[in-house]
Amino acid sequence: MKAISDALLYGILDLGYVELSQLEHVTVRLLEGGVDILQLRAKGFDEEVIEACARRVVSLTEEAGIPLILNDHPELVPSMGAQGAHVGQDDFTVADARWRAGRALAGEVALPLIGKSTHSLAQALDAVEQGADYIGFGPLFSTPTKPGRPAIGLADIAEVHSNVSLPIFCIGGIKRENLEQVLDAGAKRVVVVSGILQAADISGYCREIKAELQARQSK
Ligand code: 3NM
Repeated sequence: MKAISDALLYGILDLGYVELSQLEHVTVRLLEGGVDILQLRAKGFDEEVIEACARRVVSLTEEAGIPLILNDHPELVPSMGAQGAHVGQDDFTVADARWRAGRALAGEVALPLIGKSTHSLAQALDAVEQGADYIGFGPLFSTPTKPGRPAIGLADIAEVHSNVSLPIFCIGGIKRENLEQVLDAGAKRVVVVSGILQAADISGYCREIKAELQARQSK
């Protein structure tokens, strides 16, 4: 299974953009495109629907060796065979989410990954204190995927990278067109949701972003 420290491109299977009937199709396109970690995000959907969706995609992510992360719902992590959960500022603390997602497998303890959304440097430092495995940092630009959350801009990206040694995934309004600007500001890893899910060629779009992230890394 790919380690979070090796992840550059974080994909989200967001049911706001993906029809339920297209779940496997889009997952395969994202995996072909080289996403390093995949989150299932189903805001406003019932737990039964989320469980059914997770069951449909977990064999695909497992086969690809990519962690599957559930947005919210840490308690579903063990039964779904997912690798972790992502929580927002208004959700569980990292410790609480980790406890809910904790599991024992055949006598071994598999540690769930817990990610936290952060919207400022102070929140990023707090997520480190809380023991998060990675953070999201944004939204850099305002985005219809997260309505009502003001953009934080690019100014703090460099600062958060010099103060936080966890993997930091910049998020919010990132597209192929502005990726260079985001990387120039100091980002190393990104989450791209609508840009990818609304692309005519999902895997091609992912591959281009991934290639740019990898090229920057080797500089
Ligand atoms: N979380 P898109 S921004 C799910 O800042 C989410 O915490 C954010 O989607 C945060 O790539 C965001 O379509 C939406 O803008 C990202």
